[in-house]
Amino acid sequence: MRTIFSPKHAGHAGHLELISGKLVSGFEKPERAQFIRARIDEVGLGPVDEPESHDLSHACRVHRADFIDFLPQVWPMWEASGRTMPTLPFAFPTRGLRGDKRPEGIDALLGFYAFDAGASFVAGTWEAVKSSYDTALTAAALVQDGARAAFALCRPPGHHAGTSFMGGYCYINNAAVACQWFRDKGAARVAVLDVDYHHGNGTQEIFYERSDVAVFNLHADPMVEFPYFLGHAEERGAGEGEGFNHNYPMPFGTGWEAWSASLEDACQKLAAYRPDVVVVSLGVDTFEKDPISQFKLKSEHYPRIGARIAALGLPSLFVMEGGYAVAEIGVNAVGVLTGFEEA
Ligand code: 6XA
Ligand code: ZN
Repeated sequence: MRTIFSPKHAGHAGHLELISGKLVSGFEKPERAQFIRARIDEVGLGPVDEPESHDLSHACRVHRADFIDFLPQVWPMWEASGRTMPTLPFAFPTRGLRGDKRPEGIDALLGFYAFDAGASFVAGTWEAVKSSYDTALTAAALVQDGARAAFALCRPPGHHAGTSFMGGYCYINNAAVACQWFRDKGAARVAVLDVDYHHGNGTQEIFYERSDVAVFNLHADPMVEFPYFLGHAEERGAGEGEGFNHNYPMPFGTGWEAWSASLEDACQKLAAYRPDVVVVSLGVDTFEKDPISQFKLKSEHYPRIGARIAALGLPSLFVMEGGYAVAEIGVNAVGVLTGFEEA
């Protein structure tokens, strides 16, 4: 399996996040991608190439253009306002406030285009976000051109980014962009299988009213886990999309037995949908030693996830999302891919 990976991800470093009442350096750090990259060579997964540059028109197929236009402006506007520390939004247009009137100042805009304080910018963030987007599209093209599978080693991740919001370490929804790109290239139906520990709220929001992209999301119960508010089992899609959104919320402490039962159900429904391609939002923060998560999967389980996905018999694009147990992230993420290859 070929991997697409950009060294430009490394410029997105030193950003901050709020956790347990403290401002700390981000769990979503460059070492994550570096450990995965190293593991690819260790196991001989296959060649690793840099992405080709794509214009942002593909992003605007799933995101609002004003949101995409804003992302490269963030750092210049922040610097022009006299600040050089990482950005952090702090005021959001929540229920009862106006989310339709675009404000002007950078602090207001950061909140306007975010659902949380978890998408911080430093000087190199936009370049990393763009390279992550390019990575997803370049890997998608490999699958479009006939590869059985490809791995987009994206960083930063994407599944929390919605039509016009960032958050949860995510800026552009790489997996959603790839789904739309497959559709635009002629796929009749595309399925997203999101196995990250957190609900892919952005992906759900983007495709909620569509039947041409079915979304399957396995995650921790949003009643008690980030990103909260969305990701409940009764959210099944709306309008045209009714019945095409599938959520599998699971309690803290969920281990392989219950988790793999959800995966099995999702895979059966996904197969019945008969997509032309499956886009896997590959998070490995379901791991028992993940520092910010509460599931109990072990390293030996990740190849089994890959094998189950392989059994779908579909062209498959793997798009990297979360996973913060840095020492094991390579073994776990690449474990899914070798499990797929060997199945
Ligand atoms: C809350 C934790 C953000 C988790 C982001 C993630 N600050 N999403 O891994 O999949
Ligand atoms: Zn996650």
